[in-house]
Amino acid sequence: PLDARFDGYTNLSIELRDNGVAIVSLNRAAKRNALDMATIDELVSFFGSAHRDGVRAVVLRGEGDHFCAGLDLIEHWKADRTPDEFMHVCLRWHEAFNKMEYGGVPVIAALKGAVVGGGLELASAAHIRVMDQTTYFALPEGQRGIFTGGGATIRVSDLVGKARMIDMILTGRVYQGQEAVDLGLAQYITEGSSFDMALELADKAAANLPLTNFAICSAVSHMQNMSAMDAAYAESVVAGMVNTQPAARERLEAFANKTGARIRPNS
Ligand code: 1HE
Repeated sequence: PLDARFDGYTNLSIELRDNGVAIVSLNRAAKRNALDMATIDELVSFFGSAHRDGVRAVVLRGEGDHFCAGLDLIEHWKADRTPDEFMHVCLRWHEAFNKMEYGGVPVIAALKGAVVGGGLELASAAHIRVMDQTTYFALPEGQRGIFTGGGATIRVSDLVGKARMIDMILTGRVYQGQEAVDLGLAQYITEGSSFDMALELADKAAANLPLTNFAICSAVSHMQNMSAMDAAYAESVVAGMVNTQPAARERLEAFANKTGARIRPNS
């Protein structure tokens, strides 16, 4: 059921489940979920208030056969933007993607079909990426006569390394299948539906304490931007707060009482 809190969205459709998992769908299949300004504004709005709205984990998916075709090239072409205007477009993209990456709510991207250009920038701001057999990744900007503007220089480089990111944009190289997982573009590949697998992962994440997830899905990214000394300091401060939260005592007690689950190898 669509939640009244999320009325007013058109380019996204949002369903909030009882366990706090929100299913957020890019809703422009006819345009292969290309990111126009209205979609970016809706992403800023949703991720800007997700935590306050009771969202405990997000599955981000696309309607139709493709996750996302990147920047809406037609909107961009028609608008014939000035440098200053496009800089502000990019700043808005960064606002949306930073809210995702640093917002403290786990975001699991369910990928299929094209995950290209800005679509890959969007996916790379998620905390977990799940791909299916149809999924492929590319940075077509080079051949379109443009450049990345939604964080690929940072996040795609982080995933695959600088040299591979440069190759992707320079030559249009496409990655798919197990190779894409081996390179770090996705953490999971499934023979079945990436949505089903992403939902399972989101359900697991949503069962963690929200403050723990906040630390995982915010602090780790912030700490990557710090010196090792400052990161160790910040980690201590975060752990001081998270590891003493009253809600954790029950779980610690369950371990002490031997009722808490033991961690075993996969059978
Ligand atoms: C679009 C877009 C788009 C599709 N902007 N309208 N991104 C790209 O260079 C990818 C461009 N898209 C494609 O390569 C293909 O469309 C797909 C591989 C994603 C899908 O192919 P296909 O055969 O299923 O669909 P199609 O026939 O190409 O497109 C269907 C419709 O979606 C069509 O609209 P229609 O009104 O003519 O039906 C397309 O125009 C529309 N469409 N992709 C606008 N991207 C902050 S900087 C970020 C830089 C970038 O992201 S560069 C963009 C990279």
